[in-house]
Amino acid sequence: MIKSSFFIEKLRENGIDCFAGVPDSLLKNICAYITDHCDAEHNIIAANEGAAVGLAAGHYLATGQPACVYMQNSGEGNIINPLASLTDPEVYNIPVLLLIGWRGRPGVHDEPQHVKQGKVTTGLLNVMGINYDVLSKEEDKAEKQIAQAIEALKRKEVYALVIEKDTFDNYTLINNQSPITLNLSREEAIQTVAAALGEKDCIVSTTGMISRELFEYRAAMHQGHERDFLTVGSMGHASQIALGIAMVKPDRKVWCFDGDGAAIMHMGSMAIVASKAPKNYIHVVFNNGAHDSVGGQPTVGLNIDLPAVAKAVGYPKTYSVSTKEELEKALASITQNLSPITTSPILLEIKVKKGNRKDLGRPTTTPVQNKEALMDFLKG
Ligand SMILES: Cc1ncc(C[n+]2csc(CCOP(=O)(O)OP(=O)(O)O)c2C)c(N)n1
Repeated sequence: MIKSSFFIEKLRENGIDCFAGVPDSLLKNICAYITDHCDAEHNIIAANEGAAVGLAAGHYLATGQPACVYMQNSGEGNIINPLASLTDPEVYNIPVLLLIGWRGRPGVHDEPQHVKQGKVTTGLLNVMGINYDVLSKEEDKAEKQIAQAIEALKRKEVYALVIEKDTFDNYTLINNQSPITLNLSREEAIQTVAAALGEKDCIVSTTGMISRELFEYRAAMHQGHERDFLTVGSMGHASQIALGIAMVKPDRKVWCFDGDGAAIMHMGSMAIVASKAPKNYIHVVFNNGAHDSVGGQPTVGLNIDLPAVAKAVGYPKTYSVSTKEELEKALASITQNLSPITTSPILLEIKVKKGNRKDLGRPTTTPVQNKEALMDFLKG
């Protein structure tokens, strides 16, 4: 395995000292190292991967030095547009070093949402005309590959280093403190909200542990999973899936269980929820100020006023709670408000602490089974 310090120092020696990206479980060690060893001007945890390419372009325009954009291969979709219309040689010709975690690599077992993306990871780079290498796990070989990447950047190319599982040595995040002390766990908050739902209500839950904790709650309660759409991939889009359902099923209450990282990733979608003014929509954001599911790297979630954002884009009612008592009170008020429905969409921010149960499982049903069960449920 390669030491994160070795990799980052090699980049720094070659003038690459600015990083931007969205963290990834497979890049957990290197992302944690960057978080601990780069100041806020030199590591920008971006809203989404496309935004990180924008930041890298801005850095290059101002310094003449390429930046490094790190991401999970799920983020390739988000970077295609800036790669095609910003950094491409036929447009502005801006060099960027991409560090791409290769989930779902063919031949390596992974979760269903990573299988297709894993198959097309290098093909997408080929189609975009981006040269790449799969980084070796041996430092002497990796050093040569980094040198090759640097040469490509000097030719003003975008160049990718694709990272397999277990490439970087173990590194644990030191700067792991939340800006505020919180006691409620995300799992308990999820259970509390799920328990307050009506029989016909449905939930669209976001990518990562939120969906896994919801799945386990249903199993523990001996309930089926048909009321929940688990958005295992497509990070940041749960609120729009929920909106799509809410708009054609006005007699159902639709709850979006979002994360702060996911809500921020495509924050503009909140304005669309508000503009459609569904009378049956509750947007719950479990805000731990972190990308907890992939290693706990910080988001700006706890530094911004999320209810004020929601209010500003047109949510008529918002709540912000951080204890179980406050949550139960808010839920009582919301469920009362919703029967009959008066003020909606509603934003419920629940500030929760980071961390998860170590034995947390994964959904045991397939995404297609999940979809079919939900569609049947929505017909009823
Ligand atoms: C487009 C995209 N980028 C990155 C990821 C990797 N990823 C999965 S979950 C997650 C963190 C989600 O954070 P948040 O929404 O705040 O929820 P939390 O894990 O903190 O509960 C990330 C970055 C992804 N699945 N898709």
